[in-house]
Formats: sequence, structure tokens, C-alpha cells
Amino acid sequence: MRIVVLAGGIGGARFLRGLKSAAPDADITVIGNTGDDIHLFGLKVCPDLDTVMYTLGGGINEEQGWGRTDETFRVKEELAAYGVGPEWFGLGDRDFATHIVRTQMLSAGYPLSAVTEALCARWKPGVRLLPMSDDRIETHVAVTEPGSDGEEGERKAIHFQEYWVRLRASVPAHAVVPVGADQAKPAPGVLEAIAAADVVLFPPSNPVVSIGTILAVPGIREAIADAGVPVVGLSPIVGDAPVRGMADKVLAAVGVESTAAAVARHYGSGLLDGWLVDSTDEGAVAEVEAAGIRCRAVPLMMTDTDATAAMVREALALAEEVR
Ligand code: GDP
Ligand code: FO1
Ligand code: CA
Repeated sequence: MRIVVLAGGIGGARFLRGLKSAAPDADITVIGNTGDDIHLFGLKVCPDLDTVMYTLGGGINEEQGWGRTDETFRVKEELAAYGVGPEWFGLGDRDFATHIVRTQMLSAGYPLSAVTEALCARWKPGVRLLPMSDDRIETHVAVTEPGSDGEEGERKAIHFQEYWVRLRASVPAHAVVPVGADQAKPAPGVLEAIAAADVVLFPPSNPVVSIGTILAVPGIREAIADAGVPVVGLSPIVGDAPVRGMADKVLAAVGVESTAAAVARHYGSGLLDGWLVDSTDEGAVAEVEAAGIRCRAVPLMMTDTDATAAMVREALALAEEVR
């Protein structure tokens, strides 16, 4: 079975670990979000691609969910000693090597998709990992930062990483913009993988800054809708709040309530055929079905690989029901 998965970072990566366990013989193509990408110290950092690659390749810091295991921060300390920041972004020594190799290859003219393939030759994630696009796309968030005197500050756009990592999403997001997406093209292989898929899965990744960003690349949403195969998603919202992260803040920015049903309606029946909500959100099932999307309530906490594999089996069963 050919399965295409649209993935962000931690939520996407953990879901994929369950998918590999539940469907060991499946041919899995992952379309990864690159809107989180940021240039730091002259290097190109791709947090969500790396989170998927390290998680599936056995190099992830399990507790944190991002970055390398057994990490040290000597380089970051030395940079700080020169007064060179940002200090708010935790790039570790082992992780730095990935960004150096990536940047070196990009500078030599290789597209990000080829670079990602080369990095994966080491990590062997067991899936085909494609960036959503080879073109530069960076998600920016419009915020009003409080001034130092406590007065209301100026409205400005900041990089998504600054919003999340420096500000911890502590101020409202007025708007979320995937800068560059409208001019971008899907990376080689993306549209082909979607057209050849037997099923498309949306893991419980962030609906705005992960899956929303992938869908913002012209052609990807249309290819999924036109593929004529079941599209099934899993809710990242459980009991009216994200399981982790800032999905509530960025959903508010696009005018969507933080409920499992509202996220399903946001994707819409033109895109989604099936939707899984957590057992505790059983009450949302009727509302989702009324929107024309087949819905089931099942346990959706990715506590370990077995629990996640059970979620995947429910998603694949729902795909067969709507096929
Ligand atoms: P990020 O790029 O690291 O933020 O990761 P993703 O975008 O792939 O996934 C983030 C989303 O995963 C968040 O909105 C979380 O609510 C959701 N999430 C994380 N763990 C779980 C879980 O165990 N169950 C469910 N249903 N959602 C989860
Ligand atoms: N997340 C943090 O909360 N703090 C960090 O300092 C941080 C550094 C970092 C470095 C490399 C990397 O691949 C990911 C990193 N992340 C960090 C996670 C990052 O913010 C991701 O974009 C998440 O996917 C959030 O969407
Ligand atoms: Ca992310």
C-alpha cells in the first residue's frame, strides 16, 4: 500500500513511528513542512524535516522531541562569548553538523530535496522524506509585543521560531503568513507521490503552521483533492486544547476554534473524507459528520509506539470505510 503523509515535527514524527509499526510493508512518502525553516549563523536549519529524520532514524532526543540525543552546546556557548546570537534558539553541537552539511550542499547548488535525501542516506528513516518545496518558504507571525514600559508595542511580523521559541506564544498571533508559499512549487516527487497514493493521512500535526503550510504550496491541496483516494486525519486537539504546543494560538489567528470538530471543518469535506477525534471528544462526532466528514472517536494519545500504531490502524480502517 502506498501511503502519503503530510507531516510537521514532533506530532508528525511520532505518528510516523506508529505508522511504520502498524504497516511495516507500506511504501510511505512523507511530505514535510519547511515553513519552520530558519537561517541562523549562515546555516539553513530545517526543524521539522530534522525531527522526522532523527525520530525515525533513532537520533532524536526523546524527552524533548526535537534535536539530537546526547547533545552538548559548546559551539553555542562559544558563539555567545563572541556576542553572536540568537541565544534563544538551542542549536546543539551534533545538530550543527546536519546544518553545516545541508548548507554546504545547498551552496554547491543541490536543491533541498536532494540534500534531504543525502542526509537520510545516513539516518535511514524507512520512509521517503520529501520537503514540501525546494523553494524558500518561512512562516511569519504578526504580533504586538508589549513595550518595555508595559505600553502596547508596535505591530510587526516575526519568524515563527521567534514567536514559538523566544516568546513561547505568550502574545496573541494576529496573522500567520507562509512567506514565499504563493510563488513556490512542490518539490520533485510530491505531486507524483500524491497521484500514486492509495491513501493520504494527516497526522495530528499543527493544522495551521504544519499541515496548513504544506497545503499552502500551490498544487498540493488540489492534488490531494483530485487524487480520488481516502484522505483521513487525526485531531491534534483533545478536550478543546492542543496536546502540546501552540496550535490554539495559531488557530485563533485564522479564526478557528480550538476544538476537534472545528479543525475538521477548517480542513473541510472537500479535502477530508475521514477524521478521528479522541474518545473523550465523542460529543464532536455528530458535528463532524454533519459537515460531511466520516468521524470516529478513539484513543488519540501517542503515549508509546503501540498506542500510536493502534491510532494508525483506526485511521486506515476509516480510510477503507470511506473508500
Ligand atoms: P511540531 O512541528 O513539533 O509542532 O509538530 P507537529 O506540527 O507535527 O505536531 C504538533 C501537534 O501535535 C500539536 O498541535 C499537538 O497538539 C499534537 N500532538 C502532540 N502529541 C499528541 C498526541 O499524543 N495526540 C494527539 N492527538 N495530538 C498530539
Ligand atoms: N524548540 C524549542 O522549543 N526551543 C529550541 O531552542 C529549539 C531549537 C531547535 C533546534 C533545532 C531543531 O530542529 C528544532 C528546535 N526546536 C526548538 C523545535 C522547533 O521549534 C520546531 O520548529 C518545532 O517543530 C515547533 O513547531
Ligand atoms: Ca514545526
